[in-house]
Amino acid sequence: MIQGITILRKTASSAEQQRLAELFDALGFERGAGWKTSRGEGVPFIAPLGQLEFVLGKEELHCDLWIEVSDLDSIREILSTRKFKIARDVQPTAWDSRFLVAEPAKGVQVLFWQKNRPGQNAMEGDLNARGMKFGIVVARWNSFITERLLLGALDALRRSGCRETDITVVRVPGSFEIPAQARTLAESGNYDAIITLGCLIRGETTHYEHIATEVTRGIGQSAQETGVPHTYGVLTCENLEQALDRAGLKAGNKGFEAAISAVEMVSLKRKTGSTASKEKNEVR
Ligand code: DLZ
Repeated sequence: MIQGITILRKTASSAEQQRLAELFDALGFERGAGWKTSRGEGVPFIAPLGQLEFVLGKEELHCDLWIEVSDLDSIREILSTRKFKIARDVQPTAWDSRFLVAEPAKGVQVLFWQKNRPGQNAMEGDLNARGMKFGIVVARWNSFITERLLLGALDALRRSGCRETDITVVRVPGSFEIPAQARTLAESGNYDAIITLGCLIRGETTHYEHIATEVTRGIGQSAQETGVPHTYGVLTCENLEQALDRAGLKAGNKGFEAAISAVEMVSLKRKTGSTASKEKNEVR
């Protein structure tokens, strides 16, 4: 949910603003997207974990900490459920965003804000995997490639907060065996999502089209019939070079992508599922 933390500092004049910008350029900070309107000018610098922005002009919001979020309404709900003081309730800013100010402790004001964007009320999954359980089914055929996909998937899960003990890896002989094993894991009820990893290479696979179609159909069918999200990390390639590209070289790592998608789908399922049950309760 949290997208970034911004600490704002006002500058006294445009000469000072420029001097500060020169200094931070020289220090090696990366420049963010600056802005300049009739109200003033902002020159942000991106730090790995946040940004420090020098603002000249009419900005009237002053807080110890500014936190940009992807879903301001959820933040408000958390604050009010946990009985934190909301010093200023959700309202528009003068710059195409909405904000609220919380006062979690006396004299400490934290401003949460969200940029307006089309369809901002659409629901999206988060990428926080803490507490989620994953089954990974990986084919041994073309293991030179599939083990790289597995490393990518494990990296993605760890980086999104999944515990080692919440990941189960199951190896099967080849891609053809993936769907059946994926279904077994899904039906066990022990996993929030199943990640499937394999590699089919046209040049080396007899009946390539049939196998690829069957594997894809089987994984999709298992997802639909069990209701457990499955993600697709099965490469279908023309040759080994293409497979290598998709397993960590030029075209990213499809195992990583499949794992991140699994985290997002579990989160989304939890959100949309709970909305549906809330609505059901309201009807009753
Ligand atoms: C047999 C076979 C062939 C020719 N090629 C591949 C491949 O490129 N990728 C893959 O994952 N598996 C291949 N297999 C193995 C089948 O998927 C399956 O494991 C065996 O036919 C045994 O059922």
